[in-house]
Amino acid sequence: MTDQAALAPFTTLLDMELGTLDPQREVTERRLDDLRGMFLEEPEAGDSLVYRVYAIPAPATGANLLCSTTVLEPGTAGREYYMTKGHFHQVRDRAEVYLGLAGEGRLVMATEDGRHAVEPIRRGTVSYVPGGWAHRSVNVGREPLVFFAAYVGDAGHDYGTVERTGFPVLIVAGDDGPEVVANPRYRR
Ligand code: PAN
Ligand code: ZN
Repeated sequence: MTDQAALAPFTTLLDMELGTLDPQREVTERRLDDLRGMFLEEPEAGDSLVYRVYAIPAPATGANLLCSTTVLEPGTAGREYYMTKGHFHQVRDRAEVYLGLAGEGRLVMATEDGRHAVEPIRRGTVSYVPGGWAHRSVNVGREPLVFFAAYVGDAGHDYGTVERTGFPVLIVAGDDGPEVVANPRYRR
């Protein structure tokens, strides 16, 4: 018998604008304090909410899909837009899909050998994050950025590598909107 046998089918109601789930289960909150050291310029205020992740729990096995919504607030720290911490999957080859629901964002991805990709996130975008690509989302708009994600259940999260290396590029507020610039602190 596997965990799979213990799971009965279930349905969750997703508010496509707000990203909230009913019934609400696990909620993870990240504040500016949790992102210390990740922005080029340290933000001043310590306690602003940056994002929430609403999860649909399932056993963390390779037979399951872990699903969640992320609601990323608008804002900037220095010239950088509010963003998620970003991570590789602990099991490197595990893939993920992001479905954009509301707001305007960017999905920044990078490989350990230094390649990068930047894709849009907005209502209707379906982004494929292949295994081996670290991923971070960035809110470049004025409203909350909302997206749904599903990934292989045994993927796990490696935050440490991104904390050490950063991403090769940053998304910053330019005169005419968001710009992709090289990250001066990036090191492989
Ligand atoms: C997403 C992220 C979520 C928050 O569900 O976990 O957007 O970002 P951080 O985990 O980088 O703080 C996902 O990619 N899960 O694998
Ligand atoms: Zn992920």
